[in-house]
Amino acid sequence: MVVGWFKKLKTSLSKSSDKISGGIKKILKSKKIDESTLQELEELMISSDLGVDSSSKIIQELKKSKLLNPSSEKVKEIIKKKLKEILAPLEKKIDLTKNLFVILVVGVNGVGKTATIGKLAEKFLKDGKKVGMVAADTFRAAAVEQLKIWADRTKSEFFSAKELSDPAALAYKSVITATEKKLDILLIDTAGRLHNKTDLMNELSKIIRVIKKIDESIPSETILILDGNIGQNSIRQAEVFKEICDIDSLIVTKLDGSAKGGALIPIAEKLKIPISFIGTGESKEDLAQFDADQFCSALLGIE
Ligand SMILES: Nc1nc2c(ncn2[C@@H]2O[C@H](COP(=O)(O)OP(=O)(O)OP(=O)(O)O)[C@@H](O)[C@H]2O)c(=O)[nH]1
Ligand SMILES: [Mg+2]
Repeated sequence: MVVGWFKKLKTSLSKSSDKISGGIKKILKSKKIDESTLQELEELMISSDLGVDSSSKIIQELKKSKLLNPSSEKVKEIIKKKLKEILAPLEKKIDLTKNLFVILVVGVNGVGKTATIGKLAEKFLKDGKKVGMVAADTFRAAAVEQLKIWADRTKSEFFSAKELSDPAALAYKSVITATEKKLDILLIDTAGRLHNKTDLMNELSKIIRVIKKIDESIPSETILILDGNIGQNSIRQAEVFKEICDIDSLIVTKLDGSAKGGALIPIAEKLKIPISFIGTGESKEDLAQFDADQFCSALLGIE
């Protein structure tokens, strides 16, 4: 991650980091680290969405360090070390070596699936890959239109079918055609909302079942998109999707403007699913490879 990007990440996470960093400063102001400051720090961590377990681990670490009158910078470094221990093993770089590499993108409505597909396509295009997109959200005509705009913007091949046609059949045909056309990557957009949860899950499992008929290793990567504003409720969303598919990685979107950036820690700790990218805005460049070190620094307002 380049310096410019770190600056952007810091700005994106500023709502979250202002709360944590400002809170630490206030708590430590001319105070020693004792039971009551530790309790205040723990409450701050919990109210900053870091989760009860991680917050308690952080406090244990601070206790162990036996600091008497530390600067807030020192305390932030200790917190960062602990958070990094949780997040670093979950950094994921998607290995795109296989052709055709099929990425299935899932998640509830509005989390940012379609926009993230656009941003991924932009990234892959810059790496010289030939990219295709499948509008397998055939539930809404507007969803097809929205993906088409991203396909045009990123010079990607576009695969679609009529409204309300079978998304599994479209996905199947698209994988065959994309292989024939020697595309490198195929991104499959799926619906986030159907009549009810059972419909949504049945549709998704059918898509997976059908494309597996072409090759058991497809989808090459299933990505669950989570909205960074939802905080720890994302854990429940992920558990529902885990019942239907093997999630290979997470992308957490909308970290810009979210005050709940800290929730990435309990999410990661609970789900143990790797994080491939994070989304920090609505434009096609607003997606970055997840880097635990940079994320923790930005979250804690460390330079
Ligand atoms: N600020 C910000 N907005 C984002 C980000 N990612 C997506 N969005 C916006 O969130 C809104 C919903 O995004 P979509 O990509 O349509 O979400 P979706 O999951 O495809 O939604 P459905 O198709 O309804 O299931 C759009 O206005 C996006 O521009 C992000 O990282 N930051
Ligand atoms: Mg969509």
